[in-house]
Amino acid sequence: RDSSSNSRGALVVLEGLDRCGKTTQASRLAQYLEGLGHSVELWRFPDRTTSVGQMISSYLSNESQLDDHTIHLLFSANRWEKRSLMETKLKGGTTIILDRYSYSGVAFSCAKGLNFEWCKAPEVGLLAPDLVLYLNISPKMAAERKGYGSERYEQIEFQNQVVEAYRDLMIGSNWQIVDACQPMEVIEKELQEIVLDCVKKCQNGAPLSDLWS
Ligand code: FDM
Repeated sequence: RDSSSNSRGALVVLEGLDRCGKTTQASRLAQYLEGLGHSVELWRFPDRTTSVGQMISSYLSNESQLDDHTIHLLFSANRWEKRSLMETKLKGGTTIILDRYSYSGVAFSCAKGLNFEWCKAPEVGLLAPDLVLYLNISPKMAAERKGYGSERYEQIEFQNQVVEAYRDLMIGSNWQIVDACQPMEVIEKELQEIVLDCVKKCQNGAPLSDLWS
C-alpha cells in the first residue's frame, strides 16, 4: 500500500431511491476495502446524530413540519458541519463510503418543485466526490421491497419526481449507473471493481476538488 504524503482516501458516494439497497451495499463495500487493508469509514447523510440531524430526523418521521426551503437548508447545513472532518480524514488517507450526499439534497427538494439552481447553491464548496455510484431501480420495484413506506418521502408519486431530478443531475456527469435489481452479490462485485479503481487513483494523488466541478 502506498503511504506517501500525497496519498489520500477516496470520497465515494452511493445514491438512489429509497430501498434501492444503498445502505447494505455501502457497508459491504466498506468491509471489502477494510479487508484489503485500507483505512475506510462508512458515513451517511442525513447524519442524525448532530442537533441539526435531529431536526431533520423529526421532520422525516413526520413529527415536525418545516417549510420546504428550510428543510433543504438544514440538510445542506448537516453536510457543512461535517465538511472539515471529511477533508481531514481524506487527506489523512481514509476512504469515506458515503450513503447519500448533495445529490439527494437536490433531487428530493426539486421533486417538491423547488428550483434546481437554487437547490444546488448551498452545496457549492462542499467536497466533490471522486465517484458517484447510482443504484438504479424503478419506483415501482423499490416500493415492492420490505420496509418501504414508513417515512415522509416513501410514496411512489413522489419517488417518480425524485427520479426525474436525479436524471437532470446525471446530465454531463460521470456517474456509474448500476442495475439495483440484480442479485445482491452481483451488485456487490460490480461495485467492488469500480471502487477499487477509484481508490487507487486517489492513492496516486488525484486532486480533491469542490462541488460542483
Ligand atoms: N434526503 C436526504 C433529502 O431529502 N435531502 C438530503 O440532503 C438527504 C441527504 O432524506 F428519503 C432524504 C432522502 C431520504 C431521507 O434518507 C432519509 P435515509 O437514507 O433513509 O436516511
